[in-house]
Amino acid sequence: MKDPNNTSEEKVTAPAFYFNRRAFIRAGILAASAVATGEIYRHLNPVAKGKVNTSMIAGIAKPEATTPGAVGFRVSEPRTSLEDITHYNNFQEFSSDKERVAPASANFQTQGWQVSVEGLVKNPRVFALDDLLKISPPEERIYRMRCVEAWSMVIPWVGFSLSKLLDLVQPLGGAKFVAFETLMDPTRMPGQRRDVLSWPYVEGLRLDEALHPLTILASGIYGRALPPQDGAPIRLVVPWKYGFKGIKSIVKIKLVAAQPRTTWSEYAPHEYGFYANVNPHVDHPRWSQATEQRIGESGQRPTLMFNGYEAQVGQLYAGLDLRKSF
Ligand SMILES: Nc1nc2c(c(=O)[nH]1)N[C@H]1C(S)=C(S)[C@@H](COP(=O)(O)O)O[C@H]1N2
Ligand SMILES: [Mo]
Repeated sequence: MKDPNNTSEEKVTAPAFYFNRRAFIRAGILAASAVATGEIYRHLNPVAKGKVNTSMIAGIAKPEATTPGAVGFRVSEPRTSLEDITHYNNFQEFSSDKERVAPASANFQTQGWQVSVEGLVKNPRVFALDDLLKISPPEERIYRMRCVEAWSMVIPWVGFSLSKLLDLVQPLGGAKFVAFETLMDPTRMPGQRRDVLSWPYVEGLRLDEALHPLTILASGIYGRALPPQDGAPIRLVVPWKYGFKGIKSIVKIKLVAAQPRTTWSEYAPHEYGFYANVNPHVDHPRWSQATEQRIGESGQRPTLMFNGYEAQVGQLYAGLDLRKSF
């Protein structure tokens, strides 16, 4: 099989921290097949962009330089601009308008953040954020991100494999799934005052998915701490699954025996499954998943099985009917 994940450093573009919106991005989005929500039309009336000035993260390792066989950690496709990654967001706790998430979350305070790791583990523990981030050195992971709405990005995350945390707390034999929870605080997350979803946002993975080396806890993008709109201070990234699995602003990680509730599968069970593996052959009931709009490009790209990570994760689903377990 052709591996789309081979890294070639030269193709990767440099980050930029100040921007003017480029008209072609808008044109590209407007040209996208109408998976369309009314949000697309708001691109005609863009909101002013801010800059990202979160702190730089020191000592970021580039995995495949040191880890033999770490294929897939950094894809070779051009990275989406920092501007687009930080001004075209899904984060319902702040706004249902992708371009308003950044301004609506700009003052989100994360001082004193804690993450409770609990449930079926030998060593349950409440981590202060700094202690959590000390578990493993930060790594650059350049992953494709495919939203279930048929748009995609290439994002240079900073993070480390969730397995490092799980190894530390030691899952017990009965632990089969990992459940994640976002902060619940309507005073800090004003979207939680509206009933768009049932709060707090929750997500889950099978334990073997959670232990896969591609699954990361991300604390940064483009070498900087995550800005609020991307899930500060810590969020999940599972690159072979639709973006909604990547739960933001996590406060709880719980090892459990049974498949946990997940926000979107509860909201619309026929549209969003528990697995949510990127799959061009299984359409959303209201639109095709065969192609995607890469933000910043014009035209459509074919969507890749498991988002291009089939060589790395395909074996996790041997024997599973991907149409039923979608
Ligand atoms: N807590 C929380 N996490 C969330 C969401 C959300 O609304 N709330 N949206 C999800 C969806 S649908 C996507 S596509 C990604 C978007 O991540 P990004 O804005 O950093 O690109 O976050 C996911 N994580
Ligand atoms: Mo999404």
